[in-house]
Amino acid sequence: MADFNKLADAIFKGDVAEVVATTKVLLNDGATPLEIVNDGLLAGMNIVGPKFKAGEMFVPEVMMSARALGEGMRIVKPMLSASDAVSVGTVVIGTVAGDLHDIGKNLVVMILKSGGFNVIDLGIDVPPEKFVEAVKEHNPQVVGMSALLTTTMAAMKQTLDAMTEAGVREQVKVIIGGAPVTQKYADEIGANGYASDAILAKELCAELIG
Ligand code: B12
Repeated sequence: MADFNKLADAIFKGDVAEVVATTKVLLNDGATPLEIVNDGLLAGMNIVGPKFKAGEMFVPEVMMSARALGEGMRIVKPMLSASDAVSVGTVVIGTVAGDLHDIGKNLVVMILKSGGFNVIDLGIDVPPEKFVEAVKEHNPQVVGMSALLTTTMAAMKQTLDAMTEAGVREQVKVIIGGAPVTQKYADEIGANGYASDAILAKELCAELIG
């Protein structure tokens, strides 16, 4: 019998070997790749998010879970049919200028990808003009910006201004995140949304694209 809970638990524990083994057993038992993603892999990450927020899990553990998620995804991704891989939309994302933190941004990328989004990751220390170029080149529905320093939050506003100046602001929804960022700040600078974790970021993207 397919045991999605076992897979979710292995993700939560960051147990790569168990994730790989259980994913294979589930596939053998007839579970669909999409069921494995939603009911096993992402269900596991859904346990991790709140526990991390509550201070019951720490960064290295979250990274282990994220790595385990990646390994599970590697097995099922090629099997997801075109219709399964609901290409819900394209998201351009990056850590803003002056900021080198990318652990959280990478989690967001991973969760978005596993949710079927086409993600263009611009990396860290991304200047406003690079965001603008990426919007022109990839025509995304959503642009995501991450900042972990109070000093680099200002770069989010500068990026929004650069997008307005380049005439591309209206064609995308802009979302922001990172530990010091708040909904209030998002409202202040005129971003379209804010999310406090990767799971909520995915939900927000889906909602904005809706
Ligand atoms: C790891 C870390 C580092 C690593 C970064 C490694 C890496 N590859 O990312 C290193 C050692 C390089 C580093 C360097 C520095 N750091 Co540092 N760092 C941290 C630390 C410990 C953890 C951050 C982290 O990864 N959290 C875990 C992730 C999962 O959480 P998260 O990033 O918040 O992401 C989640 C959400 O915010 C959201 N999210 C994130 N991005 C986005 C984007 C979008 C669009 C959305 C919707 C959501 C979203 O989803 C994520 C997943 O759930 C924090 C302390 C802390 N507890 O936050 C300090 C911290 C952020 N660092 C700090 C500082 C000061 C620095 C340095 C200036 C230190 C120095 N003097 O050199 C440098 C700055 C370098 C630079 N220019 O960026 C301060 C910032 C203080 C402030 N208020 O500005 C902190 C808060 C530590 C402290 N208490 O003083 N740091």
